[in-house]
Amino acid sequence: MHTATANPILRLGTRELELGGEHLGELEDASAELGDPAALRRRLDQDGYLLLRGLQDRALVLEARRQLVAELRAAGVADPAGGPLACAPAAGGRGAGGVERRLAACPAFRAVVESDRIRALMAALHGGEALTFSYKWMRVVGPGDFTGAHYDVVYMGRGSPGLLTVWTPFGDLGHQHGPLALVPGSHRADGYAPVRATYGRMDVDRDRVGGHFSDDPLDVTGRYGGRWATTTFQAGDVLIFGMYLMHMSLANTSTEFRLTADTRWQKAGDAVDERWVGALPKGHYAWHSEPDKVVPMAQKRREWGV
Ligand SMILES: O=C(O)CCC(=O)C(=O)O
Repeated sequence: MHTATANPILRLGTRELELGGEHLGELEDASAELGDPAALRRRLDQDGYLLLRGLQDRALVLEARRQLVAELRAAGVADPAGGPLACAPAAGGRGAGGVERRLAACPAFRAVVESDRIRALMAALHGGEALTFSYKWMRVVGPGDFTGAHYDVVYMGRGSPGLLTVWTPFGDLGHQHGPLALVPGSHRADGYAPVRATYGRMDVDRDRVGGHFSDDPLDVTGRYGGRWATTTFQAGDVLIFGMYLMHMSLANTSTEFRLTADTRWQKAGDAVDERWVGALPKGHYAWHSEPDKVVPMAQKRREWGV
């Protein structure tokens, strides 16, 4: 007897989309090219991203998760019940706001995001010694939450144009945990030229605009083309992409926090965005200092006609 298996329906931003359907596919694994930097660079230029499975030491990533969970429990954010890697929100607990910097100081966390493996890969991709921002974006994404579609350049675009994001899951992530999704090729597709020329020139501190382009994935691909792609992750995998690749996240429909980090790497010697380096990076110094002055992205988009 033949039984058809239905494709999963995944929540991407505000939409429910079929994985394998018209709007959402699978990310491609580039791990087979790990020993060939030229091939990796070609793929990064072409597709705008690299998915590298098992790049990091899985045992170290899981030790980092254990440390992150312990910190979240100590702060009353995560439920103390369950094994050392379980990370459900504490009953009546508050969000994780404020603890991310402490998490990013965990020794095993630093050892992962600045490992010899990632440093060597970044040097190979950048064609010379690589520099990483001292600021690390640690994400503790709660059930129900997701990240809207955006370009990274609006947050960290004052330095090297070759800046790369390294997205690192701390733990195994199913679709239900809300991993990233992106539009392969959107960084260079002609269809996205009007978005690059308007939204892509924003700087959230200088221009005080909302950072996300849209919460609706089809508001992006329906207008500018392409197809969203995502995948599940194992601890040790990384996803790498540049500043103009449109990306967002699936919604976290699980009962646990999603623990991930995004960190930045560039060629040493290139110009550096001063907000994110040094012993005490100043970060977004103006963006939300007067929240009522932040112009909603919907308003800017109407002005730009995009
Ligand atoms: O992990 C997320 O939800 C957001 C991360 C992101 O947008 C990035 O790494 O640029």
